[in-house]
Amino acid sequence: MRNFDTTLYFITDSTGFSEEEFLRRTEEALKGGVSLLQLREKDKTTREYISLAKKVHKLTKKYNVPLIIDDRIDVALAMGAEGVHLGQSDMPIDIARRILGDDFIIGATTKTVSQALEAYKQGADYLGVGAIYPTTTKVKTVLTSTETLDAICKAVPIPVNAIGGLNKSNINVLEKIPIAGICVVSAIMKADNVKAETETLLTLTKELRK
Ligand code: TZP
Ligand code: MG
Repeated sequence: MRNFDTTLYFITDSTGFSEEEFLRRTEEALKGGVSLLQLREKDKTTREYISLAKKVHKLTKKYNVPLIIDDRIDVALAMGAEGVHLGQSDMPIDIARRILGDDFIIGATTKTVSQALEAYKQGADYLGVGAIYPTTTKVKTVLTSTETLDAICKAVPIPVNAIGGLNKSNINVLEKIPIAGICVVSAIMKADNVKAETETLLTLTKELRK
């Protein structure tokens, strides 16, 4: 498996931005120190998704950050991403692992200890757990308690990241929970100063894990 670090996992959302502004913000986040980056597009055609992914991949390679593609193993394979993130309605992890091989990073969304154990057994490399707080990002999700997050962290030996509505003002709720890192969309994507916000979140997340 490839090396990766989920400390500050930035999930992009191009909604409302021109492509130029989207790529500019993505690069600012990389400059600010995000450790993992997921391209998450829900409304693009396959061709559009591949085209944008190639452009984002140029940026992530420049900063030596693995690129994860949301939902679509075909897109990830087509443009040579380092990984894929799969939800509970996406391709089962074990099938994706068989298709993608051991070098691919495969992440899974899980909301319960049993889903987490299942994803781990099937070959997931990391887990995203949430939503911890209500989110303004377009997603079908329900809230996950910090107790469940804590239980999941303790149940599996792979990195577990908290996700959902997280920002610099509320991540202290994760203190004492053995997360590997946090996943954020809007806190970085919509920040007035993307690089500065990323740097702050990175510092706070490292503090949190001490
Ligand atoms: N899965 C659970 S919450 C969420 C996803 C993809 C969205 C998180 O976005 P934000 O803007 O950080 O709340
Ligand atoms: Mg999905």
